[in-house]
Amino acid sequence: MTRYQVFIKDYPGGKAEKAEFVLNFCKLYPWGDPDEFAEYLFALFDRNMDGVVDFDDFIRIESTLTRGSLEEKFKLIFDLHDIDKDGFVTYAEILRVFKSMDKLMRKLPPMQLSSEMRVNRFFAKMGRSSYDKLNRNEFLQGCCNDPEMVTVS
Ligand SMILES: [Ca+2]
Ligand SMILES: [Ca+2]
Repeated sequence: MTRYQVFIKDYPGGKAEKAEFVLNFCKLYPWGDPDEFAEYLFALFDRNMDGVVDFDDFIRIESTLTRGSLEEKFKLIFDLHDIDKDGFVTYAEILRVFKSMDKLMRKLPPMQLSSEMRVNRFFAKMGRSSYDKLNRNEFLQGCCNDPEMVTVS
């Protein structure tokens, strides 16, 4: 199946409304509580913020994930965490995404460190305070300092 056929199979109308997108994503994690993470994911896909994910939105993320450079993939991780899309990630934003990921995996063995501990460690390793905003380069640098960030993201 081509990517288009895969997309059309899930979304016969050729575009995904938010509720539909979240519902489909939730089917992938029947053991967890994925609603919140699905919303962040929807915002990541819906680059032009028109409230629907169409095939262009879909393929842009899909091709970055499958064929993008490391830098492009990092950019996606940054965008995912930049919930209000202001070009910076804050402690609170990273924590919200981490917590939503923990809920995604709720019924799997719990992470050894809580979300708070992981975000604290991320900021501590960079020598930054939890009040600081990080731009994309700083965030990337932080991910390099703390590779576990990337694997959990
Ligand atoms: Ca869109
Ligand atoms: Ca932000």
